Amino acid sequence: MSKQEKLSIIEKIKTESKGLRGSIIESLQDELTGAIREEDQAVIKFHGMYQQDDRDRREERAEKKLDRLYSFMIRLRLTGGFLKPEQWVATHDIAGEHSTGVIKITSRQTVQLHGLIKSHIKPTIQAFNAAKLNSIATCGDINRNVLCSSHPGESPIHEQIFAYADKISELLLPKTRAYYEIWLDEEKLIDKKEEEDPLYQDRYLPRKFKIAIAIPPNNDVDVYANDLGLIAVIEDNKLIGFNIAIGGGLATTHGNPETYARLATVIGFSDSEEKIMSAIYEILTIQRDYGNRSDRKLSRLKYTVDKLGVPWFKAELERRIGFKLGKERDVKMTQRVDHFGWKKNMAGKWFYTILVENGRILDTVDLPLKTALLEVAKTGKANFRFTCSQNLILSDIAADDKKLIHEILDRFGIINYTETSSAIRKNSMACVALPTCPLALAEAQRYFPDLITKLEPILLKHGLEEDGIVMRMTGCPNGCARPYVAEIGFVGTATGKYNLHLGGDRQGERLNKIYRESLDESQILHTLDKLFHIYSKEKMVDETFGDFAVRKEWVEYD
Ligand code: SRM
Ligand code: SF4
Repeated sequence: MSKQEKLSIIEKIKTESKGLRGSIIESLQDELTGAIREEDQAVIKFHGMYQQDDRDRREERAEKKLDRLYSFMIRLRLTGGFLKPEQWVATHDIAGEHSTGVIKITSRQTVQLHGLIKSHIKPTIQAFNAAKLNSIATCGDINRNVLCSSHPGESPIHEQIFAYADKISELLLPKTRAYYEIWLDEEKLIDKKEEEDPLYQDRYLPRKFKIAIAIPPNNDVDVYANDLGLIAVIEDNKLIGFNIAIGGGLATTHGNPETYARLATVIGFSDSEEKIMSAIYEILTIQRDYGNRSDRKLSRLKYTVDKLGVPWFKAELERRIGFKLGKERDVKMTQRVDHFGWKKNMAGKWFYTILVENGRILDTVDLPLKTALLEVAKTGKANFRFTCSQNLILSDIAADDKKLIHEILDRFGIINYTETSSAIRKNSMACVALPTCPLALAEAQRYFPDLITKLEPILLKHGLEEDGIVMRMTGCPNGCARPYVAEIGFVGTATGKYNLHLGGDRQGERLNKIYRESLDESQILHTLDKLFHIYSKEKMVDETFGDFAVRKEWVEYD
């Protein structure tokens, strides 16, 4: 960064935060407001929380001259999206006691609770800690939750690959003890040297950093949407190493042509664990040293890579790690799916993947999902694994216990719901958006299920009801449900209006493009009706909707 460029305000907050302590303790003690101090709102993200307010109630409260209805969202660090049954029970109880009660599975394989009032944050974190769970560094300018292909039945060496996610997560944790001091009342460090952080120093990264590990041929983690993607190379059921991809990231900003979505570029291959860890670490140090710290819209690794060039980046990486990366190996992604229903892995363990629409776990009159999952968890006979499409796998179930778990799921209607939901509903995903997300321009998870209900008969009319077209919706262009790698993406522009994107492929290796701007619901339904009609008449055998849209040049590619 040139000396003239002014550092963003967040840079100052980070370096002056005394190891991410800020004045959080004082903010928590202030009983006059439900909010925390402005600087602390940036610091608290590194502890896994966001300050939010109920946007549905802003107007009413403003009329009454009341402060906004502040609350906090907390996100857990769950590498590879794994929870033991007793941890699910704890999460269920904590959600009921301290939050809205809804447990939200995110598009990055973890869970969030919303609606915590300030005085409940500390008890929440302490309760999570008692269950051996934490929220360290799940937000903020730092490495986030590390993703790993969800389904243990996918590969006989899933556990071996999964262990990498854990090691990466550990390697890239911040060294500060602030979390333990503030939330868990651990003693203050006297010798500050103990928390010196050679990786993050006192400035942390210029921006958030995301890592995912994919196990081909299933790109269920959307590996190319990450700052750093590892693609497992498996030969004869042995892990040979990983292809390394850098510079993926999806967010754009309406009206800012300098921002763009980018898929990660594969820069080579590495085999031994030591080499891979070293490469990962140094990719972060390059981003730390060269990332843009003045304009946060342009500070993700994708912009650093494009600014300096892939060859420069690779050469600098090889200089820092002290060895050359190997030539990337041939790997093929052919799908991006959650395997719904019962599946068995090679060790004879059973898994049931449940459709959780937009990741929202709650009880409704028709579907008491939360109650059902509590009953499953209380048997102690199934682990919980979250997928990157916001679904849930009840996993590692012994053959003798399968009947019991099936009976519970069946009794609460979960089996019927999962099995009878349409192919598009199963392949869809929406972000949180309103009412909690401060950046939302339009609805997403509260609206998308209804739009799908309206699209289902249209697909049926065209004989496409079995076609699992990947559709995703977000309430703004930040792209939290990864709409830019969907075959059909809806990106909110204003209340009730969405840009319609077409042309992504089914396995997440091609970005889509804007086809029409700011459509309302009737325009969306009308447009897709026309397009589905043409697709049903003219598609080739096995041609997906995304590929068809490209062949028909509905959207332009260079
Ligand atoms: Fe996201 C910000 C929710 C995955 C790109 N995202 C937010 C915030 C925290 C809004 C804010 O800054 O105040 C949203 C909180 C809403 C709420 O009320 O809970 C939010 N993002 C989510 C989640 C919960 C969406 C979901 O429904 O599942 C996902 C949580 C993942 C996790 O567990 O860590 C989520 N966010 C993503 C993804 C998808 C991914 O990573 O695979 C992306 C696009 C990929 C990428 O990073 O490029 C994404 N979120 C963003 C961005 C744009 C970042 C950028 O490069 O500019 C923001 C805004 C920001 O950081 O300034 C953002
Ligand atoms: Fe909020 Fe936008 Fe992310 Fe949706 S995509 S959760 S509206 S930031």
